[in-house]
Amino acid sequence: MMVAETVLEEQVVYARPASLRDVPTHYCPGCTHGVAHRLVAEVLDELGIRERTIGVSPVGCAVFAYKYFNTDGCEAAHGRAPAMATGIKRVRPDMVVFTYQGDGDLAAIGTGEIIHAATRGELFTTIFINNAIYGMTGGQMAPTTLPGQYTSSSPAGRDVETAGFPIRMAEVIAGLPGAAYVARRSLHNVKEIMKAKKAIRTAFKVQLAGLGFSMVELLSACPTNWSMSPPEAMRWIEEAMVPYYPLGDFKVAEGVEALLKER
Ligand SMILES: Cc1ncc(C[n+]2csc(CCOP(=O)(O)OP(=O)(O)O)c2C)c(N)n1
Ligand code: SF4
Repeated sequence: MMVAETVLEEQVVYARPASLRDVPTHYCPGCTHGVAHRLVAEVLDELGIRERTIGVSPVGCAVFAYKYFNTDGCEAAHGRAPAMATGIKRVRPDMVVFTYQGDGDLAAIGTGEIIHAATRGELFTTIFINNAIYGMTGGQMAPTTLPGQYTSSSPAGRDVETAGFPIRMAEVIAGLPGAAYVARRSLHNVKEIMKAKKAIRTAFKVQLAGLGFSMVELLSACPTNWSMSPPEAMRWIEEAMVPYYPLGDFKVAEGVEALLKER
């Protein structure tokens, strides 16, 4: 009997994007900072803008993001990434500039920075990681911590009577005149991750088209400080975070609609 010869063609189905360096990261198992990095890197690759991109890293768990992205990069003081990005983009308008910021960085110490940058319509993109906690410093309450959520600085759960309600930053930024595209997505399952990538792509396209400030908020897991296993953390995002932080596009300014249709 003749044996049919099968020629298997080598097909690459998964590879490291050129916009990520081939180095180990320091993130905990199950942390979705790594997923967010990968999505940004894939978008930079696909848009062909890696060699003219400058990332501004935050203070927080993503403090070493400039070592992980294979782009030019720099490190801002806590919360000050939008000011640094403003300066870089104004001096080098030919470059693509993004900030990568956690919720302690963007929604606490850096609230003023992001609000004024968005209001001015600065032409950079912000990737905002909302993990409902201060990760790097040991899981303290953040402005995004949910009502009743246990943290190392709210051991009885966030009491809204004394600590106030969590801030929905995407909705706040969407209300500012200079913001052209503002979206919230989540990283808790594959379907939502794919949607997050599309939003990140739109945000960078908005910058490339010079339409205004763009921001994508990503609901992200911190299993370490939530004291959960990675699967439990994914479920907690879906069941606890998404109801308080609805997913969607919150600002689609004039001119952005056409970009949404492209994706
Ligand atoms: C001016 C200043 N204040 C406070 C700190 C301490 N600090 C470092 S990281 C951090 C919180 C980071 O939390 P977040 O931005 O949510 O990022 P995550 O670590 O969760 O990714 C704080 C308060 C600092 N480094 N500099
Ligand atoms: S402490 Fe939380 S946010 Fe920081 S790397 Fe670990 S899991 Fe990620």
